[in-house]
Amino acid sequence: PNRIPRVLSIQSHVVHGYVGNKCATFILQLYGFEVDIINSVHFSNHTGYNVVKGSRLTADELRSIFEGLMANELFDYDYILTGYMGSGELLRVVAEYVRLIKSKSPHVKYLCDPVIGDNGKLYVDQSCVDVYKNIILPLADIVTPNDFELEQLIGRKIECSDNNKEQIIWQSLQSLHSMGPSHIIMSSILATNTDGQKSQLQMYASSKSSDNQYETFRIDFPYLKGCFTGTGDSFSALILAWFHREGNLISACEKSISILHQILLNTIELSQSVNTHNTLGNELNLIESRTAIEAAKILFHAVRT
Ligand code: PLP
Ligand code: PXL
Repeated sequence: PNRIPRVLSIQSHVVHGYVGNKCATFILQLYGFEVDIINSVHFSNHTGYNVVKGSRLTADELRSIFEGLMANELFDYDYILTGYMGSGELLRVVAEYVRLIKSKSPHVKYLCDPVIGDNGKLYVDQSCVDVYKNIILPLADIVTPNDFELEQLIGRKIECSDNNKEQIIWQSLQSLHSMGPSHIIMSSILATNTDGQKSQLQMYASSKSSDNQYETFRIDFPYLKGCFTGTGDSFSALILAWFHREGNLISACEKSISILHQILLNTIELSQSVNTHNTLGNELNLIESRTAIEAAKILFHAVRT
């Protein structure tokens, strides 16, 4: 019998709502993964609300958790997944133990969502960026930056016009490959159509094989109006699950993007009905989307480039 795949997930915990580990745990457990959970923060709710209360894990507390797991020989993982960490100090401890876990179990894959910011704004301190670049990326197998995070990691803007867009994006992904990761997924970049309307998002991904061949592709999918939180965190968990099941990045991306789209459609639909009490959060309706998550119907196909 196949052993149940085991994931160590280090991300945010929120008491109410869905970001970080609240997304990843549900999705991965639904797919039958065993998930060990370390919470980088323990907040009342995500930071989009008027008030946020709670606490952050310190580097010493994180080290202590890792020491306990190690002492009991519980580092029996197949995957490590990280999301929002918040400080460079915490990331350094993560790196130390990812290195240790990988040295004992070389098959372990590390999926790093380098949570830095979005739409031109940093939401972690600057020390995080340097630690991602110099210490985390060399250890990461799969990374899922958004366009802003990609710019921060490679240290230059992705400035492109319609006719050189693909070339500029591929050059950016190549720069990131040279910093460590074999698989890169830039989850979304907005494409404006001819009349200047926001209507389309594009995902760009690049995979480097062991014989240094690159496979690059793009998926176009519709932009949905609204302000969502937890999409990136759900996306990275979906990618991990489908990369494990399918063994290749293309179908993992097709399934993950398609599922996320259905989660957002469900979220929009349910927020318009009367039985919702969260007017502020616009929380993802993950539980109500469980059949779509399990069915994993592909709606958007990759185009090789
Ligand atoms: N996939 C879909 C279907 C989306 O609608 C979005 C964002 O709206 C994303 C991916 C990207 O999420 P993030 O930028 O948080 O990684
Ligand atoms: O989805 C990213 C995220 C992670 N962790 C916390 C957040 C958010 C987004 O708002 O507030 C605590």
